[in-house]
Formats: sequence, structure tokens, C-alpha cells
Amino acid sequence: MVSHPSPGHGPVRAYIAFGANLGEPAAALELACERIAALPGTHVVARSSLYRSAPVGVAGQPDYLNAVIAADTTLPAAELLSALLAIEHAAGRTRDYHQAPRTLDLDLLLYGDAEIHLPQLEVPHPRMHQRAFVLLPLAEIAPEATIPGRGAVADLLPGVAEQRIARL
Ligand code: PH2
Ligand code: MG
Ligand code: MG
Repeated sequence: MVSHPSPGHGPVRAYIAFGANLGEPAAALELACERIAALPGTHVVARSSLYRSAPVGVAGQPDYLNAVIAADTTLPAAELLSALLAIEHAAGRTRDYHQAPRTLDLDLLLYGDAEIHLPQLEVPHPRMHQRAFVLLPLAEIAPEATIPGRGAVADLLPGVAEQRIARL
């Protein structure tokens, strides 16, 4: 497991998925970027466009708005995850049931080239390579990105071509 930046090493490039299908998603994305940028040792370096996407894995929900944020951070992955959960909470995220509609979901997709397997954190995100709402915004800001164990993002795009998604 290669997850902790050590003293003398530079920051790690992390990619974070944004999703929301309740409330004011555009405002939630702004808030999320501001809060991430305010974390210690962390700089937001890129943000994709917003995409409107059909809900995946759940029926009868409003469309989602999705985006991907790139940040350079010296925070260890587990600390970054805790910070993302705190930002979700501050944005009014409740967890009424599994995959309930949400005001703000922030998922840690990639943390450098680390592969992390902890009970509370799987990196790369275990389903990201199957989801157009992750791969399209990720390809927009990091066309050369590779998902450890899954391959180049560009090579994964054809596999999700059937999923309904529109760049806004
Ligand atoms: N998030 C989910 C489940 N399904 N579908 C879309 N389109 N976008 C999401 O962000 C999303 C989803 C669980 O987090
Ligand atoms: Mg999610
Ligand atoms: Mg989540």
C-alpha cells in the first residue's frame, strides 16, 4: 500500500468525484471546491465541467450533476477522506438509506498511483472504471490519467458509451 506522502516528498495528485441530485448542485460544487481548497496542504488544480447524468444503479431518482476535481495535497488519503465526509456533512448531506438522493457526494477516486484497501476506503474507487459520470469529467481534466489495475481512462471510455450523460 503506497498511501502516505512522507516528509521530503511532494504533494500527491488526488481526484475527487462530485455528485448531487438534490438541492442546488452547482452551488454545492462551488462550496466543495472552496472547502477542499481550504484544507491544509491542499490546492485545487483543476475542475471539470458539470455533467448531467442518468442515475446509475438506482431507479426513480432525479438526474445527477457530476464533476471531477483535481487537488494536490499533502494530507494522507485517510485524512483527505475524513475531510471530504465533513464537507458533505456541512453541505447538509444525510444518509437516509443506501444510495438515497443527495445534496453532495464527494468520492475519493484516485490518490496518486496508490492502491488502498481499508474497510472505510478503497482507492481507486472500485466502480469508477464502469461509470461514464466519472470517466468523462476525469478525461476532460486528465486525458492521460491511468486507473491503477484498470488501465488508461481513454481506453475505458468506449465501455461506458451507452450511459446517458451530457456535458453542460
Ligand atoms: N452516485 C451514486 C449512484 N448513482 N448515478 C449518477 N449518474 N451519478 C452519481 O453521482 C451517482 C449515481 C452513488 O454515489
Ligand atoms: Mg458516490
Ligand atoms: Mg460517497
